[in-house]
Amino acid sequence: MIITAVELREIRLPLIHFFETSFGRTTERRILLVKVNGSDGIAGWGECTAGEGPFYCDEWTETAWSTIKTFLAPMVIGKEIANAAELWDLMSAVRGHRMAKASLETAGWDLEAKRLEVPLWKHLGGVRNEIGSGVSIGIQETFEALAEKIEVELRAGYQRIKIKIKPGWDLEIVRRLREKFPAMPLMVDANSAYSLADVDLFKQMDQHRLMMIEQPLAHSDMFDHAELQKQIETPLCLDESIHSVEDARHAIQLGAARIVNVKLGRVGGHTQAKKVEAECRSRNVPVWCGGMLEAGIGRAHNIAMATLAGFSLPGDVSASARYWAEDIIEPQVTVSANGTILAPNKPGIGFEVNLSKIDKLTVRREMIA
Ligand code: OSB
Ligand code: MG
Repeated sequence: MIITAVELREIRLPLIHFFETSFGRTTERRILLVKVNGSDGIAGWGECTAGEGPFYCDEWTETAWSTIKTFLAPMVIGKEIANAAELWDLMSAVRGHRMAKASLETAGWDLEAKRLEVPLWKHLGGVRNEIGSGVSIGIQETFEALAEKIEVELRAGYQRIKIKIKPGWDLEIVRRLREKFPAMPLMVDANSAYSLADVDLFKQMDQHRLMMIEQPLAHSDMFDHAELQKQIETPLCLDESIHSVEDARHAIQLGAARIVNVKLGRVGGHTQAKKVEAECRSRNVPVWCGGMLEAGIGRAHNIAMATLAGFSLPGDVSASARYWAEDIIEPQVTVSANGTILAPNKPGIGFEVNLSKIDKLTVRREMIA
């Protein structure tokens, strides 16, 4: 396959409800979409998961745009590519910028699956056409607002609830939630808001039967997470710290993670995600699919990835309607009463990209050929 051109678009998409984490509040997404045009007239789509600022990691919408335009797109355009897994190697001279790479790489996988006329999830090696779905609920103004949101999601069927925590919105919130919802599958995500000095707080979390604690300590750390894990019972799950299959192996070997959150953008696309999944599976470490407030294209790629065998826990990929008045794909992503999402049987990502909707949302567009 030959990629003849790469089209970049930035769309603005307001969230139905603000999403707040320990690193900040998002009300409107600035999403970079990547379309790769194949020489045979078929196109593939990817979505960049970089945020509006360098707060989750060091990438953001602008760095992704300029890195793709200046370096990554020229590395892949016009090359004879035997398969999508080669895209990563073509971009190897660029260090970091995994979210930028992933948006181009995942578009290449969609293109390849469409050329082969197979669903992407099957092309990736997925083993199930239905994935378990959970929700990630941001920090709210009040405990009551949080409890109300949880009730709605449990009634909808979601398989587990994740809440965001930060200093001042942590132990007491968890304690009250446990009182109100004694049996719900619950976990917390700190997005690196704590340090080892907070070990007592995490020891107290042990009383509340959490499925796991996600990324309590520094975004770049593994050593202190291993120290913390030695002192608490609740499994630690790493998100921000895992950028590669090597990171996953190191985290497991150190004892810094008993569970791994896999995000396509953070690891650099489907080929790298498959490696992380295989490494964790070989070491009996469960993985699940994280989310980055994706619109439909990113959501569709997440669904495909989560059909791989190692994704044994419900992830953060949930229904379009939880985020958007109208998503950019057709049909919208929906969740069954059992809290599952079906992987589509159409070729590629398996959802139609709603171009007229995207055109209306586009604030800039550039063709690189
Ligand atoms: O840490 O998992 C995270 C959203 C933005 C940045 C980081 C994270 C998240 C989420 C939301 O938790 C997951 C989703 O519903 O897309
Ligand atoms: Mg997280």
